[in-house]
Amino acid sequence: MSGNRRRFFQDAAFFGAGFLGLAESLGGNTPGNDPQTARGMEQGRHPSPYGRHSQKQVAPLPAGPDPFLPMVAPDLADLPHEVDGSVKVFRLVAEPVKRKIAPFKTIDVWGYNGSCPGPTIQVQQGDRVRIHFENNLPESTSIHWHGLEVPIEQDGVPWISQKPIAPGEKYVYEFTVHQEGTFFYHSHGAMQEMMGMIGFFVAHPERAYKPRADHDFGVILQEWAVLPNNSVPNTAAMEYNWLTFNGLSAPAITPMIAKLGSRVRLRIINMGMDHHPIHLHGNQFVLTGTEGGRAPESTWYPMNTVLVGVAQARVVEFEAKYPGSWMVHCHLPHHMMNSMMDLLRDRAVETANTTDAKALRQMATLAESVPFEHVHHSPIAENANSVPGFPQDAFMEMGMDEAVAKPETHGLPPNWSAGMMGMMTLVRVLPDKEYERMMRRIAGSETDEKVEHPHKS
Ligand SMILES: [Cu+2]
Repeated sequence: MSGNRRRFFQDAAFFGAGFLGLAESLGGNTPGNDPQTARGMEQGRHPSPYGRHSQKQVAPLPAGPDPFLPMVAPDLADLPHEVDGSVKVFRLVAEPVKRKIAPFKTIDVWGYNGSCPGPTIQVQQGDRVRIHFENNLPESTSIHWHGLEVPIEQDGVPWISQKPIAPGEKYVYEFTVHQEGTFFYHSHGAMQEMMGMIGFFVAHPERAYKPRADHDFGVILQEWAVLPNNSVPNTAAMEYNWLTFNGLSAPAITPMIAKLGSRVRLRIINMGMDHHPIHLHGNQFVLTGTEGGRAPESTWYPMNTVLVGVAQARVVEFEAKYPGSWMVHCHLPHHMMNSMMDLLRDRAVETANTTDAKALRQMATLAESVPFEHVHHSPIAENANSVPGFPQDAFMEMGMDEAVAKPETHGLPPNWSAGMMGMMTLVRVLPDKEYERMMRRIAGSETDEKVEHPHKS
């Protein structure tokens, strides 16, 4: 640095300090100038070039962080933590996982703590976090904290910021989360990513977002290339036959339950090879955040389909004004399907087999080895076979309501599961009483019998 430039910076520092002194003598002891507070000390070290003006902007130190509403990622658990002094301590183990993505399909993937995707980490802006990591994979790995501003030695990139963590080895990550928003943790190996090594890392804001949400849901988008009769995804594939939300394909995905009149937040993150346009039926939402954190309200505009690109997070919010079971799904046609080839397994595929009897017989044969309960189809025209293009969806209807039944699916119309495949789930908006009853059902304190015959119990 030249002498002149150094002198310029020294002068600037001097003038900055002068402005601070002036502000103090004019404005008295503003909270920001109190040398006893962290904020005051911080400002003493870095005098603002805007002098007095910025001093007026300084708010009193907040008493403490606002309580936050935890995010719920259906079909995924939260990662519990212990507290060591002022540090939140998590334990993550990378390991092979078997994930039943559909009632008739279990795949061999990699994940964390027995889960793929990994369990959800939830912290609050300002938290110091320590992650004790253990590698139980047969090859080296590391964890990258996607979107988080951490020191370089915590960035989790093999050879660049750390040595790869060898099989059987442990490693400790530790950093302070100064951001708020929807982040993720994942392996920094491309093929390990495609084996499923990702999880949510949610940093709730120190001061609650406005308006507050009543429900906060999270969905991880993933795609898998698994050949029929196979269980291991082809991580070098460019095309995918299984598409999942939080590691499950519809209709196995657990619906989200919201109370009528509530404000619903939905966070979506994408770790795959494709971008997914996620569409919500019957409602408009606004995009309130990205992988970079909360977006200013002035940028919000109504929409109902949000494109979630690879490595992106998108956060949308809507007022649940209308009762009903509203679909949330990727709108890429191929992503609204499950792999029919998996159903066929090693059976021969008959083509253009379009008479009712023959088609139903073929579907029944397929259904014998999978838990389909309803094998029928919606009506077809008498002259269907003479129409170019027939059939398309005519013989796709195979329901498995019972195989995927859980409290959250209670009350859906019969054969509801026949219309749900791939990246597809429901936001069920329930009026007060139905909502309370559903919450009791989920908690296990209300059974079918009690609901249907309350006077007999
Ligand atoms: Cu998609």
